[in-house]
Amino acid sequence: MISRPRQLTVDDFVSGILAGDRVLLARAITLVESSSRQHEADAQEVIQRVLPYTGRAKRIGITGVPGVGKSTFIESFGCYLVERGLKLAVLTVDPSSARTHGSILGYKTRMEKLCQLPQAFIRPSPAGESLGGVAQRTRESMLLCEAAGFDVVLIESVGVGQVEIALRSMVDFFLLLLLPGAGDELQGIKKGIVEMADHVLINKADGDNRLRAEQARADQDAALHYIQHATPQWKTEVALCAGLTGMGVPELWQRIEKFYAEAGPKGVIAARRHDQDRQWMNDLIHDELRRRFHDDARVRARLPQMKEALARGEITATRAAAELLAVFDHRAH
Ligand SMILES: Nc1nc2c(ncn2[C@@H]2O[C@H](COP(=O)(O)OP(=O)(O)O)[C@@H](O)[C@H]2O)c(=O)[nH]1
Ligand SMILES: [Mg+2]
Repeated sequence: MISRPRQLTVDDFVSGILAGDRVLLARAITLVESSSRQHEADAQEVIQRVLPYTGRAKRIGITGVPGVGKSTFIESFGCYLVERGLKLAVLTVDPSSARTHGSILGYKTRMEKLCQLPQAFIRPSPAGESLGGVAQRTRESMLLCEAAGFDVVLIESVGVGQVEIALRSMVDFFLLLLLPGAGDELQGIKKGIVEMADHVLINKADGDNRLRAEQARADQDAALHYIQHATPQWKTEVALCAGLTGMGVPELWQRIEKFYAEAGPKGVIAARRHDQDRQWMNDLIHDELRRRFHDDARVRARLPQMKEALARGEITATRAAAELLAVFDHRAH
């Protein structure tokens, strides 16, 4: 008789994660990603129980447009960290991956060595429709990775506006990769992204690109003079690197260690994490309130009327909103 694998309990997950068992960690992340109510409840229980063992990892975010070389860079950087005896988890925030499966393909081909190292744990972005949902799962997965003893959690995003903001809100140190010789517009760099970065790397600065990379570095350096840096008491710098050759990787790690050594004791990182947690809680409340409002039968019944009145200029937006909120407020009466 073939015996089916035993259903894992919350206890199994908790003890497995705390023992650094990667198989159980992976299955716990699957639980976090599940949309079943029971899985959700179990996942929350697991996270709550491992919470005292979280928070010890360096939380690093990496962003840049597709093609800038993120995956190649992570392969280099990850192998470097493992050589130094560190354990690394790589996660992504990529709401688009549900459609394209792009990130999964990228991992297999560009992170070949890293994928095989037992000290590295690589998990592509969960599928999900909303950025909020995907971001929440990534955050929770990060906590599980920390409890499993990873020293560094590296979270990658694809470079499109809102995703970067979500990523910035879950990491300590935010790294921006840029291409040499392409204008800011070409790189899809929106105003404000450089302002979020704790470090900027001009990537692919190898070979023929070297001179253009030097120029790009000087340009970005100049631009940084005019903006407020992302972290209080930390100077965002611009450096050259090449993920393909590993150039600039040790220097980046030094920079990150310096960040933790300097910003850590000043309480800057702890304050940032507290702000992030508070923001996260607020976001969850707002999302849920919005959902309840729009799901409410009375609100739904009244909404078309209000929209029409608004379109005919019979009512102000303020009045319409107030009326709908009143309908929502009195739903239980
Ligand atoms: N010359 C050069 N090419 C690179 C470097 N890093 C990545 N590439 C190439 O750029 C392309 C995109 O790289 P990839 O890591 O997939 O970028 P991602 O989309 O940001 O993850 C691939 O063809 C890589 O071989 C680098 O440091 N130097
Ligand atoms: Mg990639």
